[in-house]
Amino acid sequence: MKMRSWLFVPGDSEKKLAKVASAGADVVIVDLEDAVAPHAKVAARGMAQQWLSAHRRQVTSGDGFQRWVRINPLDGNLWRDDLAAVLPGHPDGIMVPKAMGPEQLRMLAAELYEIEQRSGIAPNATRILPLVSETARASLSIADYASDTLPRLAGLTWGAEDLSAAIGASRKRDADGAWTDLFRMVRSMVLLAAHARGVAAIDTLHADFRDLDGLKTIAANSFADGFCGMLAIHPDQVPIINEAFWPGKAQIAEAQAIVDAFAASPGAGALQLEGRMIDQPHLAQARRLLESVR
Ligand code: 1VU
Repeated sequence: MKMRSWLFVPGDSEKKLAKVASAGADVVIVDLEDAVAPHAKVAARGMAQQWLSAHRRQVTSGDGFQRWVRINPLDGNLWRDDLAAVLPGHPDGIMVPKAMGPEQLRMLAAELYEIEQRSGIAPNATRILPLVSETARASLSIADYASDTLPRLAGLTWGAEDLSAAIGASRKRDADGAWTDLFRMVRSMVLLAAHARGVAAIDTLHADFRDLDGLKTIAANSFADGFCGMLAIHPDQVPIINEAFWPGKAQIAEAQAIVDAFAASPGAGALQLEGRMIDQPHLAQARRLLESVR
């Protein structure tokens, strides 16, 4: 199941909801949180509900897009009504903003279980993707996800906007455009915790949605760093992300050559391929890459 591009669409925008299915995203996230003003929350719930009914779950065959909903934060008083409204539409998953750690997600999991039972949905069918970095305390708990056992966890992702507001940081990037040390550290923690837990590592969005050249570089670096997908806010970002988070022909051919080399020398630990040493980590990585494109 591809999880390269995760495109947000504001839950209260009829126009954008009507367009989003044709954007080519692997995952659409109908947002009920920050993209929706307080006075529009109730209307957005109803529109999300309608959108889910009009776009039934469709990814079991590996085609189509997943349908996710970002609910309001679990420490507020809106999220239960959000869930009650959208779960009967069988979303593939729930994105959790301002997540405070795995313990807090258990409260959501229990509520999901109740509603799944009532709505005839298979237990644990609704996955969870937390935004894990939105306060200083939450960022310090990222490592806790590595050893967590919540079965619904689909991946981990992060955001820079809320954290910078929470700590009063007036810059997120250096003069050369790279993340500052703080955000690099948070991003690396997300990457490590996701891989340690064996779930998807999803990189944060590029907010400057007109800068498509910049996005191309950022997304290519993100894939090379070990992320398997990235958040998006505009349809123009989707094809660039989809391309960046998929191995190129040369990468696939190299991985195949590594697998072939070991198959031709059974029992070998290390070999040389065109003058370069390859050993078991290279073989594991090559196998993983080939598996991901199957
Ligand atoms: O060509 P048309 O006029 O028919 O359509 C516009 C526009 O409506 C449409 N469009 C979208 N459709 C679906 N999903 C989207 N996310 C989306 N964005 C735009 O595409 C056509 C061209 O749009 P545009 O270039 O004129 O851009 P706009 O000024 O209309 O919109 C720009 C923003 C940034 C406002 C828009 O892309 C948007 O609402 N994005 C999503 C914002 C969001 O959900 N934010 C919350 C998540 S971010 C986060 O929390 C970080 C962790």
